[in-house]
Amino acid sequence: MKKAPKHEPDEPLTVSPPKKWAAGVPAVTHALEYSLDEASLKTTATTLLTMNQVGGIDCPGCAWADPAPGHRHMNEYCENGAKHINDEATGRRITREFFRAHPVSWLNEQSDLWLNQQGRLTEPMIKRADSDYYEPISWADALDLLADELKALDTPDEACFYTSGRASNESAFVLQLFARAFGTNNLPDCSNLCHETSGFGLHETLGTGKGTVSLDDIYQSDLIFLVGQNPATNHPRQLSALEECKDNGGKIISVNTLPEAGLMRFKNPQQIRGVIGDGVQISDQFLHIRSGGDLALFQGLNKLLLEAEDANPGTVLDHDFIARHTSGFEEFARHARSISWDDILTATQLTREEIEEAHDHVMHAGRVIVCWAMGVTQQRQGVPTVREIVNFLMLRGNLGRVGCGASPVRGHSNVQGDRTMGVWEQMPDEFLDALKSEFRFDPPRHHGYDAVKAVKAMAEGKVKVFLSLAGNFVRAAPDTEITDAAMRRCKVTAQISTKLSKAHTVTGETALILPCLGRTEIDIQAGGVQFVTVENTSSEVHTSFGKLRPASRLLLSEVAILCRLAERTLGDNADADIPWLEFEADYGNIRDRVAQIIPGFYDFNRRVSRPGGIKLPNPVNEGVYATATGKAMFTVNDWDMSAAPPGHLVLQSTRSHDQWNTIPYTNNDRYRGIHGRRNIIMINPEDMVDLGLVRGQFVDIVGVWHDDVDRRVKGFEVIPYPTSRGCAAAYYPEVQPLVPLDSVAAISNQPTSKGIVVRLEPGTPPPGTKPTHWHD
Ligand SMILES: Nc1nc2c(c(=O)[nH]1)N[C@H]1C(S)=C(S)[C@@H](COP(=O)(O)OP(=O)(O)OC[C@H]3O[C@@H](n4cnc5c(=O)[nH]c(N)nc54)[C@H](O)[C@@H]3O)O[C@H]1N2
Ligand SMILES: Nc1nc2c(c(=O)[nH]1)N[C@H]1C(S)=C(S)[C@@H](COP(=O)(O)OP(=O)(O)OC[C@H]3O[C@@H](n4cnc5c(=O)[nH]c(N)nc54)[C@H](O)[C@@H]3O)O[C@H]1N2
Ligand code: SF4
Ligand SMILES: [Mo]
Repeated sequence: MKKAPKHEPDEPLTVSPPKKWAAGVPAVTHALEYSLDEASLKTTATTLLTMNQVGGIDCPGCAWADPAPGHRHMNEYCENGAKHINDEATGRRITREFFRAHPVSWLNEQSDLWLNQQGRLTEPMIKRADSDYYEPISWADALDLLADELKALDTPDEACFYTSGRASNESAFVLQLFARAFGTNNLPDCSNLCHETSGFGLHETLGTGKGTVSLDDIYQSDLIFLVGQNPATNHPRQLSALEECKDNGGKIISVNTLPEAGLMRFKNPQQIRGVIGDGVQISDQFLHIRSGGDLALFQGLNKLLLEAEDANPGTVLDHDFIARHTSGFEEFARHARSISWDDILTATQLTREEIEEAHDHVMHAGRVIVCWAMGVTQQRQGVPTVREIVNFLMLRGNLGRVGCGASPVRGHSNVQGDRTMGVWEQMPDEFLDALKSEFRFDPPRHHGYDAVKAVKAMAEGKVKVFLSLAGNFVRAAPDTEITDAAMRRCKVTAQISTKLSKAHTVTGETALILPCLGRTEIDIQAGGVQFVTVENTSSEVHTSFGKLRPASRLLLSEVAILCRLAERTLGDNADADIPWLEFEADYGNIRDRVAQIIPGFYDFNRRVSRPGGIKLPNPVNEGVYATATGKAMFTVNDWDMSAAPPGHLVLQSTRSHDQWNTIPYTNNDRYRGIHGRRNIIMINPEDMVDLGLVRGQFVDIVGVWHDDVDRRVKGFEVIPYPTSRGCAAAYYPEVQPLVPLDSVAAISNQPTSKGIVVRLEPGTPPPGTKPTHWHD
């Protein structure tokens, strides 16, 4: 079925009070409305009924884990998962006529939403150096051109290979192998912008960059902290798991700058009380924290635990765990005791009573989990915050036991797997040695560019060829003007993608669109029907089988595109012994090699085909800590709370309910009560008074940084919203131009997309803006 392209609705903005509960029947209705608008009834039925089932399609949404086989519902998906999958399974198509009608410069002026709505890409296209139009090109010519450009580079480091976390394990493994056999570690990925901070904080202290928590742990925990996370929108099935935890007597403390709907109540559409009742109260305590205050909060909790231990020695801390498994306790404890309450209260904007109440919950909980996401990682002090969370967990031995642990909740469905497969610009020597012995080539050892360094290198003209495996780098990376200009300096940019985005309109001199199969589609190669594998946030690796007829006969799989490119680029290189064409013919051949190289993947093909797949070992749960001291490490974490100057706000860029990362599906954000437009800024009403703002006023948001670049987005409408004092919120990627490239988290080099210092200047509404409807 071919549907006519939708047009962006020209709606007025409607603002209602934020919702106090998430999901329930409206969620199901919205999911179906969106799905049926995009795809046919038959397609929708196929995608939804096989989604997250054994032998079915893995949801291309977030990385939340599936219940064990046998414990899954018939509808094992959430409202947003249904939208994500049908956004790919859409009946709309982009043809060569579309590109003939629209110059690239015109396409670039269209919104992210409009570009995505045009449908699936259907054939390879090229924009030549002297042209403003994409035109068709054969696969052979496109890949020859790209291979020739790569071979012509002065050094392999003039190429850069970006990966986004929807890529399968198989395509990610092939991509990194190709990059390294070609001679570079320039493998920036969306993790650099996402959970890089968690990886660094956990690796240093626990010796693994991954979380330690399974779905069963969530069910069995006594107390779960949700820090800087909006599960109702971004990991909706987490709410079902939290509901089960609560049914088992568990408690939940949410820590957020916004009182998100899903943190309050949840009406589970799979439960009768969620359909006709009030649902379940999620948070037992809500800590309305100041932006960036989480480090101070956990230091406050740690200080209270130490004091409680002093008052009743031997009853609070897990001395046995601390003695057997950790190092650095004394120094940590000395420092924690020395921190002043005044500083903690200023940094968190919480009261001492609130922190003491949270401490009481901790004291009553034998098993504690801390979950976190972008509210923690996209902050300058993200790495110390993660380390302090580890300190907190270790004090009462909340690691390596059932119902306990650290859970950086991953975003993209296979972002964790892509890292496991070696997509990282600084993979350790053991991995590179294993590649060397398996494939008989010498992988480069010097580190490559991460996302921020890649932009800088492109801006300096050091990168000539940029290849992207999924994703939308120009909208995901910070400092849009600088990133766009950097991308435009490349000689060739090539995108392996399913759907149109700015990634195809902000290009190098020559640009290639290499359209690929999505996860929903049947993938047939010389060796028969293929499946791919993915890893969820709980380190479980399982299969995903495409079920739908491909959107076009001209699509190739990601693996096929990469293998053919590699064969063309490296085929005559006698050093490496890599059977690219065998990999393409049967992905089982890739998995056999992964089994030889990556720990935990032995007998990969057989084990992953069992229902439920493979659970990768987590050393922390075995009591093994591969750190500098061979033990879990307590750390001392100082903070410097450089507040925004008077008259300024700290702005976070956040996701609406109806978007997937850089791509809005609609202009609505149902739970926050915002419908029809995205150029809004949410500000605390008291801050509005202090700044002399009134609701509905239009402002320009101006980024403040230590350089003289004018970072500004124009015509944003002021919405009073119960965000923490001094902390405003607006949507990603619209405010991406305000995030300075140099504003990064210490150690992880991750952009601080949640801690942007801004001031507001009077602005005007964009032309054609209709008056706003306010429902109080
Ligand atoms: N529907 C949907 N699902 C998604 C995505 C999507 O775009 N749409 N994206 C996926 C990806 S890649 C990711 S990484 C995840 C992201 O999942 P989240 O991390 O939940 O995403 P954000 O919208 O960035 O929200 C961050 C939350 O942190 C809060 N916050 C901001 N600053 C602070 C702070 O300083 N302290 C505290 N305690 N809280 C703070 C915000 O108010 C918000 O609730 O979601 C994944 N799932
Ligand atoms: N200011 C600000 N910036 C941020 C964030 C933020 O919160 N604030 N969040 C950051 C985070 S957490 C992340 S993860 C990044 C996300 O950054 P990316 O992962 O780069 O961006 P996405 O929007 O997920 O990419 C969407 C595109 O991927 C392509 N695609 C979708 N499915 C497939 C597939 O199966 N195969 C292929 N080959 N292509 C596919 C489609 O063409 C689609 O347009 O952005 C980061 N940037
Ligand atoms: S919670 Fe995440 S993985 Fe599960 S259905 Fe929803 S979007 Fe998909
Ligand atoms: Mo992410």
